[in-house]
Amino acid sequence: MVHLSGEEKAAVISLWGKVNVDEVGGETLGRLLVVYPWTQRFFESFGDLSFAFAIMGNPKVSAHGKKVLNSFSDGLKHLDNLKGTFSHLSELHCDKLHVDPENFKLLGNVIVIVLAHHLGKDFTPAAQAAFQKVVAGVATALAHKYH
Ligand code: HEG
Repeated sequence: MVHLSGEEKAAVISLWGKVNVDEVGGETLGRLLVVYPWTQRFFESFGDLSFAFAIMGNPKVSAHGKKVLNSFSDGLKHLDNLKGTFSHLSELHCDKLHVDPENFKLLGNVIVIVLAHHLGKDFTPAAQAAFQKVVAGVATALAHKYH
């Protein structure tokens, strides 16, 4: 559960509507893999991740990033129930994918950075603070079913 004011919710929804989720998805996952290279261990089947240019141009990275950020996007429709919304995915990442939940926080940080690049001056400090809460809430929700 994230506590956002009505104004913060409106800012999050309106700014999210200005970005191309498919495009931002590939960019976000790519940047995660470049900036935090140890996250590459989950994507060994994705082919060439040997240097930044290869990662950013890797079609499997783009496709998976698109999937991840579209799922994140669905979460934005359920800001009052993130734990319920992501409970199945939390189980999957824990039991089947064995993804350390610390990575959800790293990805959240990268989402904020990519939004700053895409939105420029529209990404006001208040909007950024609202998004920080959202990405933290999503990371907590995705970690909720870990045991
Ligand atoms: Mg995860 C699969 C969502 C962060 C590693 N992730 C998936 C899938 C979704 C998803 C929807 C497909 C599930 C399915 O096939 O049924 N992931 C998702 C969200 C977030 C996230 C919403 C955070 C906002 N994932 C994340 C992070 C890592 C990761 C940080 C690792 C650093 N995800 C991961 C892997 C798979 C998925 C390894 C399986 C990829 C595959 O298909 O081989």
